[in-house]
Amino acid sequence: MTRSAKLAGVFGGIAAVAALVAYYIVSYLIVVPPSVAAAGQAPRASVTLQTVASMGYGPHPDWVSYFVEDARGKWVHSTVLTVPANSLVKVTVLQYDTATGLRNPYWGGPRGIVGEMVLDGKPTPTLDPDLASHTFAVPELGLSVPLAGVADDAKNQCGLAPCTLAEAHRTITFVFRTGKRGTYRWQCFVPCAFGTILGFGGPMQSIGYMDGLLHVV
Ligand SMILES: [Cu+2]
Repeated sequence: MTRSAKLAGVFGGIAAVAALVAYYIVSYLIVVPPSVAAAGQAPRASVTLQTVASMGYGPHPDWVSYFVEDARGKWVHSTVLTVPANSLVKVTVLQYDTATGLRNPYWGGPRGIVGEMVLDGKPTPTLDPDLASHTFAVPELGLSVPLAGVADDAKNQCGLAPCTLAEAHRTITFVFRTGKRGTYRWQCFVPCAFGTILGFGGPMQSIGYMDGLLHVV
């Protein structure tokens, strides 16, 4: 092979890798799930979410994820929420996943909510951190709520998102107060991403799965 052919091969290889890296970064930045508006309007609104142990379809069928219910009662694969400013927002989470447990037991207690967390109809001041499946946390608002998991041996567990009320689930409700307008990140802090490094990869670092945005408008 001539020297110029070798050089062309090297530069061609570099260009191909650079194109792949650029594609990865651009697609990572551009893919933002649709925003779903809370029901109601200021000063009171409500949001209904569900968590699923695995999507069951799409590009990441084994990823754990959140879903949001839209105004027509349809489940949307998104974690981008729009809520009114200076309002009380009631959140209902239908939790279909089993427990993974929190690394830091401090987060077993709900923080930053108005009133008490209610788990399956019972006011619940704190949760055994080992029983947490996910958290709904907005660090900038000081909000963190642990979400109890379904028992490992529960019958009729959900395997395909979105799950239905006929399948095994826990129901968690809580209220938080929004302040000024802005966009806040929210996320889960349970290392729930099975099969990734320390359980914090994949869905745990992806908006639309275990990370989200809260648009306060
Ligand atoms: Cu999680």
